[in-house]
Amino acid sequence: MTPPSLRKAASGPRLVAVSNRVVHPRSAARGGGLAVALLDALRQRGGLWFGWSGQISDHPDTRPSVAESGPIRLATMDLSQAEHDAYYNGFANRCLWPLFHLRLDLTAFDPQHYDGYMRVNRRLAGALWPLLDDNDQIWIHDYHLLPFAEALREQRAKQQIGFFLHIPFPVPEMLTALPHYRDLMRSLFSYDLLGFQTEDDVQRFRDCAVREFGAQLRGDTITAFGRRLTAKAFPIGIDAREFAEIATSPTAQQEFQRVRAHREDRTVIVGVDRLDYTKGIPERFRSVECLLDRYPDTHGQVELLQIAPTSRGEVPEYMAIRRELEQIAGNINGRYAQLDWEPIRYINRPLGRRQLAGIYRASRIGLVTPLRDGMNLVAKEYVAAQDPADPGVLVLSRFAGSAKQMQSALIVNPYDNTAVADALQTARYMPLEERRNRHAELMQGLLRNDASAWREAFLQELQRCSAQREDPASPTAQAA
Ligand code: ADQ
Repeated sequence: MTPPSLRKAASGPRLVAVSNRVVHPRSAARGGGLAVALLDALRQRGGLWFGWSGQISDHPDTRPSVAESGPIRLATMDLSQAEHDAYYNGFANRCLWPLFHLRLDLTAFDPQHYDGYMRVNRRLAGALWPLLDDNDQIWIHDYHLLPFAEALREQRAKQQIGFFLHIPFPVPEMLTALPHYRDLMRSLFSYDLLGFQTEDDVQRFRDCAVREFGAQLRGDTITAFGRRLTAKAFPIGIDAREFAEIATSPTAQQEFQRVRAHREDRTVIVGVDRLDYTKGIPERFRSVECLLDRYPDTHGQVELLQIAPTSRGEVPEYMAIRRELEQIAGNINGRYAQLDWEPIRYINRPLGRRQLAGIYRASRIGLVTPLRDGMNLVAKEYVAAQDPADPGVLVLSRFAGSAKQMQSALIVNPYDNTAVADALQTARYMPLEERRNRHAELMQGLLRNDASAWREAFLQELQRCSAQREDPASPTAQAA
C-alpha cells in the first residue's frame, strides 16, 4: 500500500472537502448524490473531509473528532441544539432553501437564525483552520456554508478556496428580498472559484453582482468588493458506469422481480425524491389523475410508484407537504382504485441504492417533475439503470438543471397537468426503436459528463485561477 506522504505528493495538493454533513464511507449510499461524489474524489486523491457529524450535543467539543478511513481523514464537529435550530433548520432550510428555489411565500426571515448561521460558519471555520496545510486545495459545498471562506480568510487563510452551489442561484429580485443579501454576496467574493450547476445560474449570479454591486466582468472573472473571482458552470454528474452495474446486481434483480411480479402487463411509473416541496410531488399526483381522466385505457393498467422518504422532518413546511401528499393520494386512489389495483402507491421510506436501481430498471417510465432543482440526480440514475435493449422513458421537468443536458428525455412543464399526462401516454406507447435511440443519446451524455469529469473540471479550474491570482503579472491577479 502507498504510504500517505507519497500518495499526497503523487496527486498534487491535498484536497480538503467541507460540507454540512460528513457521511461515513460505510453509509455513503444513504448520503445521496453529494456524499457519493465527494467520497469518490477523496478515495482517488486522499484528503480531508470536514463538517457536521450529524450529532447534537449539550456541550459540543471545540475541536473536531478525527477518524481515518483508508486514504480519507474524516473530521467532524457536533452542534448544540440551539445551533442546529438556527443554522440548519432555521437560516439554511427555512430561508435560503425556499428563497433560492423561488418560494418567497415559504421563506422565513428571522435575524436570530441569521446570527446563528454566521456563528456556526465561524465556529466551524475556526475548528478547521488548525488542520490546514499551506498548499491545501479547499472545496466548500452548498448553501449551508456560503460565508465559510470569508470566515477562513478572517483567520488569514491564503489557500485556494472554491465553492460549489448544488441548488439554483435565484434571480436578483428574489435574492435582494433577503435582508442580509449584501453581506452574503460580499462573503462569496472570498472564494477564488464559484461553481454553479448551469449557465443560467452563473448568469443570474453575474446579473446580481453587476446590478447591485457594480461588478466588473471580464470573461469568466468578476470583480467586486475589491476582490476578483471566477464563476463558471460545472453540471454535476453521477458515476453512470457504476450505477449501470449496480442495476444488474443480485439485490437490484430481486427488486426488479418484485416490481414486475403481478404487474407484467402494467406500466409502472416511478418517482423517487426526498420529500420536499420543490420536487413537485403533489403536481405529479395531479398529473397522474389527469392521465386517468383523459385516457380510460390506463385504468387498471398504470401505477405510479412514488418513493419519498421524509427529509427535514422538524421543519413545519415539510410536515405540511407530507400531510398534503397523503391526502391527495388517498383521494385519487379512492376515486379510481379497483379490487386488485391502486393507481398510486406511495412509500415514505428511504431505500438502498441497489434496491432503487432495481426499481428504476423495472419501471417503464421515470417521472421527474421538480418545480425547481439545481440538477436532479434521480433523472440521471433512472437512465443509467435502464436495460439498453429495452429501456424505459424519462419524463423530465424543464425546471430541473439536468434538463439542459438531457434533451432526449420527454421534457415537460410540471405545472401543466394535461401536458404531463399527454407525455406519459406518449411514453407508454413509444416504439422500441425510439426508446433505444433516446436512451443511447442520454447514456452517452451521462458517461461523458460523469462524477469524475465534474470533479476534475472543478479542481483543475480552481488550481488555474489560484495560480493566476498568485502571479502578479497576470491580468486576473487579485485587485486587493
Ligand atoms: P437533492 O435535492 O437531494 O440534491 P437529487 O439530485 O435528486 O436531489 O439527489 C437525491 C439523491 O438522493 C439521489 O442520489 C437519490 O438516489 C437519493 N434518494 C432520493 N430518494 C431516495 C430514497 N427514497 N431512498 C434512497 N435514496 C434516495 C441536491 C440538489 C440537487 C442536486 C444535488 C447534487 O437539490 O438539485 O442535483 O444536490 O448536486
